[in-house]
Amino acid sequence: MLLSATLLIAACTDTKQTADRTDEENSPSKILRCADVPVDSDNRTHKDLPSGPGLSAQFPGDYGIENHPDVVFFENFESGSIDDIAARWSEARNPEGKVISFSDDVPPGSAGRRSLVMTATRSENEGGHLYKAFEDGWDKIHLRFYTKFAEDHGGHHHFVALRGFNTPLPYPIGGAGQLAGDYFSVFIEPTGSEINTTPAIHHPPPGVWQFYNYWPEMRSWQSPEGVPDGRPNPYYGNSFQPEEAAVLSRGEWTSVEIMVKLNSSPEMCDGELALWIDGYPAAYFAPGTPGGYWLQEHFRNDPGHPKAKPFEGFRWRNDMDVKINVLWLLHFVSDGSFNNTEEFAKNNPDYPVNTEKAIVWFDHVIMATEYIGTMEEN
Ligand SMILES: [Ca+2]
Repeated sequence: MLLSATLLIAACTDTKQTADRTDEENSPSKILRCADVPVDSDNRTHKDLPSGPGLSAQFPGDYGIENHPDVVFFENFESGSIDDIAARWSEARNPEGKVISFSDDVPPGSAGRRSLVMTATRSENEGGHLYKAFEDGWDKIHLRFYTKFAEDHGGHHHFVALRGFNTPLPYPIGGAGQLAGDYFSVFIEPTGSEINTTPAIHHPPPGVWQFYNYWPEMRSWQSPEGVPDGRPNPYYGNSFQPEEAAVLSRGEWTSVEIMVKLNSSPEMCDGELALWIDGYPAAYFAPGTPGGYWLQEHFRNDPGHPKAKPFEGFRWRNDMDVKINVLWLLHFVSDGSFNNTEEFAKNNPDYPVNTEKAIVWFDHVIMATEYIGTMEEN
C-alpha cells in the first residue's frame, strides 16, 4: 500500500517521532491511549445521523450554495481553464497534461454544465490530483462531493482525503509506512475487501467504501495488538468500514459526504468520523459507537462479535494547532492496482474492467462546518 515516490517525503521527521514515542511509552508517566480507557456504549449509531438534503436544501442544483454562512469552500469546475483551477487550488498534479480534463457530464439536477475528469493511464502516470491547503483551519468539517466511476473502472488505490497539520504545506508530503506523529489524514476510498470479518469478503472492483486513516494513535499492521515488531515501515493507514458494506456503483453519479470532528483537547478522545453515501448515513465512529474490536491495523465494525467493545473515539491530534486544513482530491491508481485489475479480469472474463485506464469524474465539491447533504435537483 505504498504511495508513489513523489509522496514519500519527510520520513526523517517520522522516524524521530517514533523514537520519541518509544521513550515516552517506556517512561513511568506513559500516556494511556484512548483504547486503553473503557468507554460506555453510546446509544447513537450511524442511523441517528441526518440524511438526505441538509443545508443544500436551500440551494437547488447547489446554485448559490457558496453563500451559505457554514460553507467554507466550493468548487464546481464551471469556470476557467485547468490552469485557472490549479491556481485556485494550491497544486494540480496533471502529468504531461494527460490526467485532468473537463466533461459535460454533470450530476442529475446540477445547476452547472461542466465536471472535472481524471484519467489514470497504466505505465504512463498513476493519475493525478488537486491539492488545497487552507490558511484557516477547522475543528469540524463536512466534505461532500459528487463522483462517478467509469462503467469499466477496475481497482483503485487512494482517493479523496481531508488532512490536518500544524502548518500545512501547499503540496502533499508523504508519511507512508511511518507513524503520523504530528498530523492526521483521512482518506475515503474504494477497497476490494470487506474487513469486518474473517475471512475478508472480496468484492469486484472498485469494491467498497472505506476510511484509510493516519493519526498519532494509529495501529501497526505488524502484530495482532497493533504494535510494531521491529520490521521496517510499521504503519500504513488504518481501515474503518461501515458495518454493512457500502458497495461502489460504476457508471452513475454518487454523492459522498464525510465528517471529521477533531478532539476538543489533547487529553480528550472525543474525535469523530462519519460517512454518507447518496444521503444515507453509512458509518459513524465516535466515543461509544460502534461496537467492534481492533485487529492489526483494522478496526472491525462488528457489534455482535464476542470481543466487541464500544469504539473509544479518536484523539486525532496532540497539538491543538493541528486543524483540518487540507483537501486532497486525489485519483491515485498505481501500476500495482492495474496489475490487480488484470489478474481479476483473467479470472472474471464476464465482468468488464479496463486494464489500461481508470477514469473518474468529480463535481460539486463542498466543505462546510455542518451537514451538507445531497443536492436538491434544480
Ligand atoms: Ca460543475
